[in-house]
Amino acid sequence: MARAKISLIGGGQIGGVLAQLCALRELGDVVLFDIVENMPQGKMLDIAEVARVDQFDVELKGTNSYADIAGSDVVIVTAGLPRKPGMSRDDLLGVNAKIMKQVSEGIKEYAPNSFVIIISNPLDAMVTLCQKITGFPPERVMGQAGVLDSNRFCSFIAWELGVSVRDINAMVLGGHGDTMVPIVRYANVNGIPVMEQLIRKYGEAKAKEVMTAMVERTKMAGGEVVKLLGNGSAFYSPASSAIAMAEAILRDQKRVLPTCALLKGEFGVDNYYVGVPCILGAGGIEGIMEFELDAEEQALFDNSVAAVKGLIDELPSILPDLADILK
Ligand code: TXD
Repeated sequence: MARAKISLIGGGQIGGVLAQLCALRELGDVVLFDIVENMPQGKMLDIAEVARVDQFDVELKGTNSYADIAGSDVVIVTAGLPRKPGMSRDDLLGVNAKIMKQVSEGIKEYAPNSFVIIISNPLDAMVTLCQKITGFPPERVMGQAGVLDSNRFCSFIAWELGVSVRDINAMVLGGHGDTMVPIVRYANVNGIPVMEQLIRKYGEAKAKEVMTAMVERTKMAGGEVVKLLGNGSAFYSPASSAIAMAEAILRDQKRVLPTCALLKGEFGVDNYYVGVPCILGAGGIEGIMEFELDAEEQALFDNSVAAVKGLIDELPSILPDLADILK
């Protein structure tokens, strides 16, 4: 059977880690595209030259030509600028929207049958733009944010309780911005409610404080890393998170992963991309796992969707030539 083909658009910090993870997991042959000359070729040569040590048999190619992404099964996009300390993700809209336009046109022309996973920020707006420009069915165009945001929330809970993060389940919904919504009510340790554990440990009042601090840290976790790095944003964690999504699709795993997906009435949202639990398999987004939010959660979710809408409304003025399809 032919190997799968994965193309990575953007060969920067995240792109390089994505390429290495694809190779280590033998997900398929990998093409790394960037507009910077020679750099993607250099990165792929570097990774390929350790194949014997790491024991993988896949082809790795760096390129500056979109023609090389032809026949891709999955395309993962990281092209665009990352944040600098003090910037919000939304500050990247103007410059990254223009990059996303070029990238989407390249994907539409050369990889028309691919599944597309966007990582570039501001995430929800970039996914929307890519779907509109490619015209691909929404189940084939999605964004990675929730896997990482949820993993961050799980990590903070695990560190607080002193248990393995593997036994924590907790999710973050909504847009990938400061308004994202960590869902406290369903956070659990192998089915045991996290809140109950915190109350046993600290009593009611302090437990609430501890949980609020974890929720706030989750919402600001990207910025925490940006500040520490001083130059650029998180790259190991978004790469691993997107690989989990690509693997779910390529290996038809039917995993339930928080994914930026186009909602058609689910969670009370019509025609906007935001993060919700999705079933990912060979058909891409094979289903959205809707569940009842309580009034407070719904209000926070609606607030997050409103923030995404605000960004989408700005797109026509950034890309006036696309005003028709962006309506
Ligand atoms: O969870 C998430 N979704 C994210 C997203 C978590 C962290 C960072 N996230 C965002 O990913 C971040 O805000 C950026 O928008 C992207 C990429 O982050 P990365 O850290 O990889 O940025 P780099 O190292 O600057 O790499 C971007 C590359 C760089 O090599 C540029 O030359 C290239 O993008 N680039 C382009 N590639 C193709 N086509 C065009 N037009 C282009 N312009 C720049």
